[in-house]
Amino acid sequence: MQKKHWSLILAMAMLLSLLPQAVLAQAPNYYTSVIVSDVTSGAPVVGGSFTTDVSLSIVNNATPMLGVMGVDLYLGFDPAIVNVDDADDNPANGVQVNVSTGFFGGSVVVAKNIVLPYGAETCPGGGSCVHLALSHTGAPITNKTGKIATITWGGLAVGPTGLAVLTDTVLADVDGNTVPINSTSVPAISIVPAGTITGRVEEQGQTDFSGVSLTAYNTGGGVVGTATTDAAGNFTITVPQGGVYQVQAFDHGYLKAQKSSVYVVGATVGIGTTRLLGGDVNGDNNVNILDIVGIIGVFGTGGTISTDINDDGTVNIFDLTIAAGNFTKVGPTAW
Ligand SMILES: [Ca+2]
Ligand SMILES: [Ca+2]
Ligand SMILES: [Ca+2]
Repeated sequence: MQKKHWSLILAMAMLLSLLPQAVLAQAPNYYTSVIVSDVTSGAPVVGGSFTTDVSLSIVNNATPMLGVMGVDLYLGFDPAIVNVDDADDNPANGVQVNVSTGFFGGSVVVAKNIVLPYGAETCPGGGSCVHLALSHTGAPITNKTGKIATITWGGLAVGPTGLAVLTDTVLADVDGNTVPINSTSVPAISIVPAGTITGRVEEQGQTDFSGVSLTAYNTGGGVVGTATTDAAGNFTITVPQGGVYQVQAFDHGYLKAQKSSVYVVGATVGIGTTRLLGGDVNGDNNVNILDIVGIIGVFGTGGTISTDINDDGTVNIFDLTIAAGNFTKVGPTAW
């Protein structure tokens, strides 16, 4: 009885030790993915636009290595919720996306770049999709992750975008065979109502406050909205409603200003006025001797957008006194 028990444990232990090897032996020597990124810029809001990237990835763990020579991609979406911004701005040839050379390189060959349905061509299973067929004339790609396209979407209505890599999507090798796709990754992006952040920026030493860049970041540090000021310094940034954002104001030659924890709970949130302090010539958010030296070095000339702090066309005593007055100050300054 006792002997039988031990032999059973021994047999199980041997089986367990063999298991990982058996799994490894059955695993393919490569791994391929089709990846749609989350929002890379802009905001997924009604009336707004945002971008996503489409990437391919292949990793080979052993030789002979499998190489990708082409892709035939169908990326589905809900046309009631989003549309695709035409990359070539030419309505006569339908709607295109921006093809990227990140994965296939400069020798990429575009066989198909069209949003369906268009003409006689429809999406597999009906509905709407981006159809992208790409190859390239270089060597088969065996170990790489890179972009094949950037898509700019417009938000039409509130709801899930329905982004999905449709099953007809294939990768192909140099012999014209299918390369299996091991995984697809698509974010669940939903269009939400638009919210706005309004405010005003003044600039030390100036009376025309136009051209200040505003950027709203989400809690993950992603850019969700941008704007520039008008002559009075006013701006409006469009962001997704219901989020918490950080807003930064920037202009060349000035320290940044920042407003944190802007909670856009309603349609519009006003964050008031801030005043940018001048003198940061080298843009490191720090007014120090390097900035002073930078101004002195071009004193009496037209300078640059960074050395001509007050944007009056000349680097003179006024630019120098602004910088000297802010000596040792650092940004971002509080809003
Ligand atoms: Ca077009
Ligand atoms: Ca500086
Ligand atoms: Ca000046």
